[in-house]
Amino acid sequence: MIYCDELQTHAAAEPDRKPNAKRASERLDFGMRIACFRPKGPTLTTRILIIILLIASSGAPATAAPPSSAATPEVAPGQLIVTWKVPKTLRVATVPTVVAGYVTRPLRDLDSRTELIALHEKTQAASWEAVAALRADPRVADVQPNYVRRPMVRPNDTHFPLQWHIPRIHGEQAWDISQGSQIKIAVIDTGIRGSHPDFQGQLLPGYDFISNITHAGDNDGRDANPTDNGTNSSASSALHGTHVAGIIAARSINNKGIAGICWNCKIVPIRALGVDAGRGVDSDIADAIRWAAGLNVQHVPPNPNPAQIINMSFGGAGGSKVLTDAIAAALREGVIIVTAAGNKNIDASNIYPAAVPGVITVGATGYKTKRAPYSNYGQVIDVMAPGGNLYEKQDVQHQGKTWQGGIISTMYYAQDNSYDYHIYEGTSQAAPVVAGVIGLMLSVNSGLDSAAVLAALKKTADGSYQCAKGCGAGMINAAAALAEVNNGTPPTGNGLPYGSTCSQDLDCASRICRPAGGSGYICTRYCSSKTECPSGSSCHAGVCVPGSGPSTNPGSSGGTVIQGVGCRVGAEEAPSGPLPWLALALLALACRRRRR
Ligand SMILES: [Ca+2]
Ligand SMILES: [Ca+2]
Repeated sequence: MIYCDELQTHAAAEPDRKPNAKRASERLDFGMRIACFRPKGPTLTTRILIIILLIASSGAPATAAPPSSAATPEVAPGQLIVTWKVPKTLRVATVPTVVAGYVTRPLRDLDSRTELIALHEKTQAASWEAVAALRADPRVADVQPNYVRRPMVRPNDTHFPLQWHIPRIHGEQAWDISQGSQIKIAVIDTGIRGSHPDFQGQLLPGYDFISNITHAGDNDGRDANPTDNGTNSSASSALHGTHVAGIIAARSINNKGIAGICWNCKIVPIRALGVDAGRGVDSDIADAIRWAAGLNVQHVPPNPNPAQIINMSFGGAGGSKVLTDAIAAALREGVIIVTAAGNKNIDASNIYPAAVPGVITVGATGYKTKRAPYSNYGQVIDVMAPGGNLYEKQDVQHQGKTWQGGIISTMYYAQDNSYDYHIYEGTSQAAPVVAGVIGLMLSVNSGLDSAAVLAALKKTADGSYQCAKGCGAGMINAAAALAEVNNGTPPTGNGLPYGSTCSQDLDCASRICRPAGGSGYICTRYCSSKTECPSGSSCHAGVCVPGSGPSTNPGSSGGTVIQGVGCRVGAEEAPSGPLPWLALALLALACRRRRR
């Protein structure tokens, strides 16, 4: 059952060509270029063409037709389809017995003008070279390789038709390139209900970092059990982490529920936000970040599965040294960190961890609106991803009903101890969409670092989603991002030395571009003490900065961090105090009453 209601969509996927066919680097030569399979000798024209082709083939092979990217189509090796300008009954022309140096033979007629032919050499490279040669034949109206079509990966999960955010980011085409491979993604959140059927086989051991027993709601402090003890009421944890984790890696193709974006990735569930409306504090969150990255945390056993990606779908005003330092330490370990921009429709430059340098910050798009009305914006936004809008209705019916244009994911219902699915909206939902896509990107190219991943996401983003207030590079395109990094040559960057002015990590030889303390951004390097920095520099928040560094940490105010969003039916802004939380609780009850 899904509640929080209404409408739904999804266009059926059509078969598409399988991308990523590799062009053979060499053409095999079997020494039969003149010997012919055809009983009839070649015509005079053909003889001339043979000579021309043989001359041409004596040098470099014909120009390769297919692009050399992941979008390269797959073709049947050594097969061509030739369409003649004149019907068979009227023409004397035949396919030359040798094309581009390859012996040919006819297979069958497809219609009066079109025939399928085979090359003796059955390679994709030969197909493309022969196509290039025949395109120059004035008698030929059209020639193509025999393209291979495969069904696109389309999960059979029951509620997949409600997962409009997948096609919106071209997720099915991305799955045609990769469906993920064991990338470890830590979800630092309210914990998880790991017994959900769509989490079976998807989780690695996690940890509960909530020190305060009251906020933990589990009658104990820190321990190895990351189970969320909240309910799906917004006054509780709203089972926020369960929802977020499902977006990333819910089990797929199991005829059940939903499909996570990277269902072959693994979730490391880490609990740092409590049952009291998802409240968490920096002291717990910072330890959770370090543990996720495989760093030591006092009195906590080492994480046996350090994550390559961390998702943090929460935030609040007030930067802090402990949070910034923990993030810097995780970045230094090579972890890619994704954060939600926040849901207050304000500039995110003072929302943390969204504004911490080095993280990938995600704003939300609605179902129909480009920037969701609640989504934070501003210079710190890197990219946008679907977070949905509960005010908008999905266009296509599902199970005879209409559904809200939010993001559907895994949910637990404490009132009847059941596992189901629920539609939420928020940047909390947009960030895990990006985290899942990064999981796919790392699956096809494990050598990517955060700078390369972000550069690829930005380069391939749909710029029509950019906005005047700041929506980063626009909406991510999962398929294009995977294609961008799938050719083995991820962005190399500009290699600027320490101290150079920069605008992104990729600019720097160190791959670290950070605020220089009131004078823009510079290329810098990681440090743990001043002695590791160049003369005249100091070590601040894990990186070297000129001079003595900022006198205070950015927005150094306390440490309470409040997670974003829930089942918001009426509010334009996320809660910021007791009254909004109370309002949310009432809204949540309203949602429950509408449960179907
Ligand atoms: Ca506990
Ligand atoms: Ca499923």
